[in-house]
Amino acid sequence: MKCKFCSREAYIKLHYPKMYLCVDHFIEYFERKVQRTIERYKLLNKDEKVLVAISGGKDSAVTAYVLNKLGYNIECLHINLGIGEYSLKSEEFAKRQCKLIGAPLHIVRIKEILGHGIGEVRTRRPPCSYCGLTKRYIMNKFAYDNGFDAIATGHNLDDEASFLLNNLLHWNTEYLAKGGPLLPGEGKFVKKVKPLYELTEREVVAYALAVGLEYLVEECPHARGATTLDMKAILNELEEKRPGTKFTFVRGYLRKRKLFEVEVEKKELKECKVCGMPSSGEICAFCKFWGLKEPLDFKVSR
Ligand code: Q46
Ligand code: ZN
Ligand code: ZN
Repeated sequence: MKCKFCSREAYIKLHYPKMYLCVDHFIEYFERKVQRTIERYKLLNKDEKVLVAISGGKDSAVTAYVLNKLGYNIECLHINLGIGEYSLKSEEFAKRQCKLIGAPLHIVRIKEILGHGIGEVRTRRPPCSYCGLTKRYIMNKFAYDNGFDAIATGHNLDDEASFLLNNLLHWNTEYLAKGGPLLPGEGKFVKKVKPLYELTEREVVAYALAVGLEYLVEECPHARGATTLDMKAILNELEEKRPGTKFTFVRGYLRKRKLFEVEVEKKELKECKVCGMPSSGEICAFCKFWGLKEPLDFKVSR
């Protein structure tokens, strides 16, 4: 098959909108779509300092690569979770990716600053629960301490659609109020954006290959991703029969999100007694979990 826009052989067949594209026209299509997502949802502007959370995987690497190419002012942060071989490989990929992109990379190793890696703490909590808490806290505190205006993450259309489907099946209305490509900043919470929000996982993989970005394919050993994988498989089946399903589902959600917002209780936030970051209790969940007596300081000397 030939590309829709030139006489070259097609690199990819897109299902929605249906078209064949050569590698160069696909790259152009992808980057234009990211730019349009940024503009449509007013995610970023070019004066802002953006921190991209790089895991070593494809989505965050593509996010950093495209933002940099589109002229946004980015730096990257990799959080090494201290999960044995998996974290060593993740860090290696993050370094290689940032070298290719030409963006500064900051690395925070939680074993060095907190004494234990994820999965090594004696607790009843499952690793993913305190891992999520730890990553969110470090990302935000690092961005806040260093004056970043935004944190960009690599969530794509498939991630959002499967998140929505799973939370609809369980009627988790609190979570359903919190989706979307933009979480505005408030006080010491730095704004969070998802520039790949309208691109499918398949497109992200094809883009990474097209520009030569290598990434870690291996899953974290603690991943219990069965639910997400089930949701993604169901959505892919539907998409196959009815192209555009994921896109319509996610766009429709954004129009109806306010229905769920009424369910969210506005919690009064105080300042954590240890670190000074926003907290619903006297001590924030992060400082409490890790038993901190002193705040972590991520300020980087420049
Ligand atoms: S939360 Fe869980 Fe992930 Fe953390 S412990 Fe691994 S699987 S890395 S996205
Ligand atoms: Zn072409
Ligand atoms: Zn705290």
